[in-house]
Amino acid sequence: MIDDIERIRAAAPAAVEAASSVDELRAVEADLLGRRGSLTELKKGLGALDPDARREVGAALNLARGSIEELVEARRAALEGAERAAVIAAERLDLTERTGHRTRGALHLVTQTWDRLVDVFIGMGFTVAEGPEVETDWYNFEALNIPAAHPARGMWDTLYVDLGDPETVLLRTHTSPVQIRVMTETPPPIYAVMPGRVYRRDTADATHMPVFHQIEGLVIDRDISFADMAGTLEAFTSAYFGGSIHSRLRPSYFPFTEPSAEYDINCVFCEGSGCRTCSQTGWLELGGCGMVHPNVLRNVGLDGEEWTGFAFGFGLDRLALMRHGVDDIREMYSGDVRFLEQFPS
Ligand code: 2NL
Repeated sequence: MIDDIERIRAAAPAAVEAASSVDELRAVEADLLGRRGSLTELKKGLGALDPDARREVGAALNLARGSIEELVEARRAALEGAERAAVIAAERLDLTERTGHRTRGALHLVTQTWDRLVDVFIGMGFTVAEGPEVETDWYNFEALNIPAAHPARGMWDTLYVDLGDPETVLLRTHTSPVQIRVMTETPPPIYAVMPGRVYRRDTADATHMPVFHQIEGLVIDRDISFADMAGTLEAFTSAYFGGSIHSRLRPSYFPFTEPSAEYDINCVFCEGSGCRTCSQTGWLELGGCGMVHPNVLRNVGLDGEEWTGFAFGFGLDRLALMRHGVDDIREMYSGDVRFLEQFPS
């Protein structure tokens, strides 16, 4: 029996080494050490031996088992390591993969538009202000002369946040609350623009997104007139779109301005002769504007006898669409590289 044990022990290293996978090793292990393995079979013969021989053969069996177990464990560790390395190699992502020939990224079209607008206004002497996207009813509506029961509330499909009393905390529907904050916190004169992300309870379609961007402007000073507003918007128009594009104002209504106007520019595609984009009118509607309503001035603690001002606002995404002839706003937010690549910065 001792010879049998020694033969098994001597043959084990080659068998263990020959296993080329964890599964194969498990089979070799079962052949040597398992319930029907060769060592186990020998152990079954122990009972027939006399006590001295049983002790000697038993000790030899245990020694052989121990050394074979060590061989198997060492081989298992090596095979598992190799298999893990193979899986990692197979699942490796090629992060240098490129689409097309472009090798550099670019700022998103919205970011490019934001930066250019801010540049133009800074060039005209304005400062830039930003504020929170989660607002209270006061800053987004009440202070802007839009009380709770006001029919104009329907002009904004509001997304409310489930916080505090119902309908008191919301995602700002425009950047105007930033203007309220600026007027509340800084004494005039104020010449500032407020770019930012805004939210409406809207279903996405070619001209709407529930999340989009606006830029608003605010001027508060002594003796500010409607003519100052018209001149400022005209100066902005030619600075941003080029000297051949002009602006016009049409009467309109906003609760926070009086009088109020729509702000149009010459169609940048047909320069006034009429095309599909401008519905044959020669004009593109860009946003709104007006003289800050006396109630708004009172709400921020400004004396309407001393201070007057104007405000304007337009859709930043809409402006980018028009400037670049994009016919579906959803393209801007699809993340599709084929769209994004067309606007290298
Ligand atoms: C539009 C029209 C507008 C304003 C925004 C404003 C803000 C304050 C006071 C008065 Cl705090 N007005 N903002 C005024 C007129 C129009 O936006 O169509 N935007 C996309």
